[in-house]
Amino acid sequence: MTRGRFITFEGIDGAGKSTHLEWFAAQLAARGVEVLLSREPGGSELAETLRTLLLGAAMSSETELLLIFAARHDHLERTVLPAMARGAWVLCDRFTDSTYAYQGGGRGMALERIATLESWVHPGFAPDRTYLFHVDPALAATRRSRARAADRFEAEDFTFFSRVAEGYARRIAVDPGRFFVVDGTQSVSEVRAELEQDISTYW
Ligand code: Z5A
Repeated sequence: MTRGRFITFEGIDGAGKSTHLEWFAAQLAARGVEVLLSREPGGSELAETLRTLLLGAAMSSETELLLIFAARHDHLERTVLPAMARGAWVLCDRFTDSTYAYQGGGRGMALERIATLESWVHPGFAPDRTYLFHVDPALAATRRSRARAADRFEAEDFTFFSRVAEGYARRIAVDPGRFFVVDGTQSVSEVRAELEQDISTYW
């Protein structure tokens, strides 16, 4: 079976990753690759419904974690894996690294519990490469406040996002070869130059 690639964009909210997603997809498409742009939570009809709940409805951390993996299961089953099976490359805004960073780091949930759900929902499946946009949580907060009204995650405070950033740092330590860390404090064009360089050397 031809297998496409699975590429993820990660970072604390306000790090700037979404600004580059469509542009990045276009760079890959220009190389003749079929690219599917997706996101988590979301990316399938059911998962998008769960996303609305996750971003807006009050719930415990346990319920949040279970809903995230339920959404992920549906997204993988209906969108990601069928696309990859036909050879498409899936470019996804957030995936399981977000769960380790936000639910593990931010919410303080046990990492073993997340690992158990991960090994149930997608055993042996991980992104081929992850672009992690790194900015100081203080700069990210300034960008967020300029952008729009806060959802349930964006309304969290500076210490929450500092813990999320630490959660990402732990993910890099576990699997350094998978990550390309982007300095998100640079200008949009500088970030794109860095990404372009990586696309031409890595892919
Ligand atoms: N979540 C979770 O908890 N657990 C999980 O497992 C998963 C997700 C999968 C989804 O929110 C939320 O779900 C997320 C974590 C949680 N929430 N948080 N926080 P989302 O999808 O709505 O939002 P987001 O993923 O956090 O991304 P975003 O809002 O699209 O933000 P961003 O990608 O980090 O940044 P941006 O939109 O590209 O840029 C933010 C602003 O900065 C914007 O005004 C830009 O114009 C500006 N910007 C961007 N780059 C630059 C540069 N280089 N210079 C200056 N200004 C810039």
